[in-house]
Amino acid sequence: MQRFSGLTLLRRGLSGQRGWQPQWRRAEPKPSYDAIIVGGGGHGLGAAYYLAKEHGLRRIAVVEKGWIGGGNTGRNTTIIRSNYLFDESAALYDHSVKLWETLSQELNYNVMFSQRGVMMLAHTVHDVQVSKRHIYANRANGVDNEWLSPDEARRICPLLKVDDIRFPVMGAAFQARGGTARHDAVAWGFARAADALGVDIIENCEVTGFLRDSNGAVAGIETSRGVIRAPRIGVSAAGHTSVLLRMVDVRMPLESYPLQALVSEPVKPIFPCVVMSNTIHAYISQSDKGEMVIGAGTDAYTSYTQRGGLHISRHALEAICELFPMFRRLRMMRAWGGIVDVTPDRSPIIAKTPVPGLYVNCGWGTGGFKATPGAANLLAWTIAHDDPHPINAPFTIERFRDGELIDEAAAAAVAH
Ligand code: FAD
Ligand code: PYC
Repeated sequence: MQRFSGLTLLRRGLSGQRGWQPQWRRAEPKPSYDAIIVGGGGHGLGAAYYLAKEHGLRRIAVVEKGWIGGGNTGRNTTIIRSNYLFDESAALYDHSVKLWETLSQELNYNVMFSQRGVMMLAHTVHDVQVSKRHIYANRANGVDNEWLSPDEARRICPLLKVDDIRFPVMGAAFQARGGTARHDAVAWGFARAADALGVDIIENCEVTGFLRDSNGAVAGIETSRGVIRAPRIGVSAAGHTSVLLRMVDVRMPLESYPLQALVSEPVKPIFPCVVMSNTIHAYISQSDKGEMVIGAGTDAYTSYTQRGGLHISRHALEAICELFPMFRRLRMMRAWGGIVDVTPDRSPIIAKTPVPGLYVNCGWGTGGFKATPGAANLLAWTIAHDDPHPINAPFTIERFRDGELIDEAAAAAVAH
């Protein structure tokens, strides 16, 4: 790692970026690669990185229709946790949390992973029962999660109002290893590390079709920058996955919805953890810049617009102001939306597709940021072995045909 004195840093900062090195090359598409990843979000960039790093592939391209991290990776509220209900999910999400714990060192890039704890509030008897069921299941799987009384919740998060409100807080589940990370740093860190291993990152390149060979196997992609050939292609395109898979006549069990978030003006450090409430449809944390980061539930209607209904974000703000009355005085600065790809059981798909050589990582819905390194790592494995890793083996497309669902609607913790 290069180290600079304060004076050098100042001089470089005032130099109009002269002499600065780009973090990754602006690659031009080559006629062919050994593998192509469609989608330059954290998942796609990470998959390319792990393909190069752990599976020895060298001729790899990531093809992104916009700019790196401009999709949900750069639009999410960055909550990371692994407190899902079923054994399959505990293995999947905790694989990711473990990778987060060393990701900054792995990439030599500070992704600002902060294990400040995630608190999920219970407001009804049903919430309490569901939370405790999750806690017991998590502990049986070696995933940390504990029950907090309202007083204990307030001790961790003193601004939280627990009574004398429309939905009093009856307690909370708390995962201390959960937390947040810096979203764009994750994309940039993976991009820089993949580029250093020779991966071509091709931005402003939209995939418009797929090439097939005479046996029906995938043979390449058609893009806004020409045809690129490869025998192995991974699609990691979040809300646009079903659009892409329709190009090879595969109908995905996905619906795409807008999901919105907002940030306030920055304030001093006042909020020590993440607080989520599924029942009243809001969640909140404080960014390292000081902004309060607030998220809502999904819109009620499917859409590909990267914005959502005003009443949805307004509802989230009302909920936040009930739980934290002092935030009524905060000014909101920005609001935005992303398109999330939701499966019927709220669990993802990381799998082979019916088209030989074509693999898919999708269905993360409202909760895939936490899975970024894990999903990337498992997609790379699946592409390299033409077979899933034992951790992602249950997360097939066929489970929706065969009825082997992994129903994580309650653990998804975002209203949808
Ligand atoms: P993306 O970052 O969306 O990357 C997919 C890329 O594919 C995009 O860059 C897109 O441009 C590209 N693409 C699409 N079509 C094409 C094409 N035809 N050709 C080429 N490229 C294409 N998850 C959590 O775990 N915690 C949270 O707190 C959280 N909060 C969220 C809040 C909001 C408001 C939103 C919208 C999402 C949230 N999520 C959260 C979900 C999370 O953001 C996503 O699941 C995750 O970031 C998906 O990462 P990705 O790399 O798969 O997708
Ligand atoms: O999956 O934890 C989550 C989440 C929080 C906000 C949006 N998704």
